[in-house]
Amino acid sequence: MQRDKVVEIANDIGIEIIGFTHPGPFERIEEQLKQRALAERSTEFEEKDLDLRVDPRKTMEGCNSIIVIGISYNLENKYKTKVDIKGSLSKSSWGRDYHFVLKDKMESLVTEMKKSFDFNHKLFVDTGPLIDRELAYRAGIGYYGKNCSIINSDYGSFIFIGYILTDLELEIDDYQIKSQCGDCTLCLDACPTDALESPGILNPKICISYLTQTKELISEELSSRMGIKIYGCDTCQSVCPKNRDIQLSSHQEFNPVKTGGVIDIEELVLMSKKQFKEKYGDMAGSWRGKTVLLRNAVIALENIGAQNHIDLIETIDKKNVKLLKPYCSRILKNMVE
Ligand code: B12
Ligand code: SF4
Ligand code: SF4
Repeated sequence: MQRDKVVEIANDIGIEIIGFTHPGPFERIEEQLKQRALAERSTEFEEKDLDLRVDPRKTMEGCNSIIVIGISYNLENKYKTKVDIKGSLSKSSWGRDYHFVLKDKMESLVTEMKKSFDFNHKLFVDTGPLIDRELAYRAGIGYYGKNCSIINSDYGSFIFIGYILTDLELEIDDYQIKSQCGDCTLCLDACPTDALESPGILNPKICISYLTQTKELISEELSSRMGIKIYGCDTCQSVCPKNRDIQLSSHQEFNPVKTGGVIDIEELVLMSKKQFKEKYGDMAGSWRGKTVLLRNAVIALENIGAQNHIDLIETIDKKNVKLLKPYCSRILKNMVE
């Protein structure tokens, strides 16, 4: 059977989680997406055309099935480094940029498959038009946790999702796994900004992951809750019991070899664009550029006690960058008062 062959090839090339779904529209969440857009809760990182988001055949006309993959990035940090003034990176930005890792895996899968079958395809990770989590849910890869993440029974929620639209008629997994959260509310209780308003309902605009990526102005009320997070936020997954006693990732490329999982704030402030590219160029969290990370570093310095780092804040202020000015000015003004 074609499908079994695909699973066999995928496992051989290190894709541990795989499922198959049909190309029908996401009727279940169409209305939800519309309401979200009306409430101005869509982020600047999403496809704006809602029709495109909910209908796979608008992306690939002849699509007959969708292969969905999951790759765990849950590694223990064996590269912890001692840094004087540190900011934190979410696990999703520890090693090599996952967009490349998953694309490489899916391209290898397609190359191998093409030795056995003739077909057309389109593949995506994260930046595609469709809703990756809904595809994963529909393909039986995992269930929605109350923290919105897709949780796989063997690997937990620290998994990235990718998908291949194809005109092959592969047998699909027409089942969805029911939520296994039960009475647990640990993620909702732990969220620093209360972005998780209720089970599975997130206000993305106040999620720290969003705040570390947006170029919009962040209020003092929100920035004071960002702690030392320089890119992403893992809180609602770190507290999750479904991420305990599970299989860890075998993908060593997600190890934080270069960074140790942290940002050296002093180094970040002083490094040139070229040095930044050399050190952080292939990490997922650098996609918004150095200035956004520097803005988050200013916020981190404020949260750990600006009075001890006034020289660094003044150095950043002197760079005269529009995105950084409001934060530096606020801190320096508060210091004088
Ligand atoms: C925009 C975006 C964000 C935004 C908004 C997130 C969000 N929840 O919408 C921000 C910047 C905040 C963000 C943060 C993160 N993201 Co993001 N993000 C995306 C992106 C590009 C689009 C997501 C989207 O369309 N959201 C809009 C709607 C559809 O989501 P929603 O409002 O939450 O609605 C859902 C729920 O209501 C749910 N639902 C429906 N019925 C039910 C029923 C029950 C019982 C429950 C519980 C839920 C539920 O279904 C809806 C549809 O999925 C996707 C990639 C992609 N193209 O899909 C990655 C993606 C979702 N992100 C991902 C990751 C890893 C993260 C972070 C963990 C990164 C980090 N460490 O900082 C955090 C997690 C935050 C969180 N708790 O969700 C992964 C998720 C992998 C996984 N295992 O689930 C994705 C799939 C990227 C990828 N390809 O791997 N992200
Ligand atoms: S990623 Fe952080 S801020 Fe966003 S919902 Fe989870 S805990 Fe809350
Ligand atoms: S912390 Fe609890 S409620 Fe939240 S996703 Fe994990 S199991 Fe579900």
